[in-house]
Amino acid sequence: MGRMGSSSESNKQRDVVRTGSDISKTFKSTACIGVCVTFTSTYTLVKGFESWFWGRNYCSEKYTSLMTVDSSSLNDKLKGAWSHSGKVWIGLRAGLVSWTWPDGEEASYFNWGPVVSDSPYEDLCAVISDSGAWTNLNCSLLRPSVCSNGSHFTLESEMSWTEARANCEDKNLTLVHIPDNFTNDDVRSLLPSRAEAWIGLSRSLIWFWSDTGGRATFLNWEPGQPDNLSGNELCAALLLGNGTWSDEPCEEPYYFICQGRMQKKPLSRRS
Ligand SMILES: [Ca+2]
Repeated sequence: MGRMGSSSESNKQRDVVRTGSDISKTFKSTACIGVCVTFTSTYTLVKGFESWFWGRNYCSEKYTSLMTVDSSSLNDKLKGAWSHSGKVWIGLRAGLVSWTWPDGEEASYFNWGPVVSDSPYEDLCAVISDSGAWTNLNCSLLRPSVCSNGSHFTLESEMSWTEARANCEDKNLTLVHIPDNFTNDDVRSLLPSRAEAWIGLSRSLIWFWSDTGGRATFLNWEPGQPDNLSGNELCAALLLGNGTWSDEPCEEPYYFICQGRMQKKPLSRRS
């Protein structure tokens, strides 16, 4: 099994998607050494001017959380992402001894600009400006917020479908769930030329996803599939090239794709 590496990295930014009054941007980064890992993260600007607390609750309900910015590469991608919005809330808040993210994680990466308050009497939260620099403001001030959600995919070497599912689960991941064309394109882009890969779809009386156990509603079969050709084609393989799917014998070894999701974590109690 190959390891994730970072010898090559490509990033591209998807078109802006508008959801109601919120504005989303998706950033995709892929790292490959033999095996590729793709991280797809969507950040949503909530344009309304509200307190950090409001933003935390709104992002937690509607997305995953107020955004965590834990690396310079991620911070760099945000430069210019929200032009005309000024400074926007990210998830960072001052605790008694350290700065923490909404999941309670202590921050280790910072990108403070030159103007930072060190008032011990204020409840301070962080905003990011269009230049990527951070500053801190009273958490009750009214600013737009940036929410995040996302998932990542890993391409793994050949195994049977059952082994593939177990292998993903051993890593706290799931065999990939493809709910729409958007995700299908992301997953297909991971495959080496002419390769095919197992996805998390299998069949009992219906086709269902192994992560949720739910019936598949988006299906992307190749014409003529599924055909259960030899009576034992109970699983689905993702085909390269056109991105369509075919049922295949479960014991055949194929590449497979695991998926991890950013978890919604309980909010910390301090507010
Ligand atoms: Ca078939």
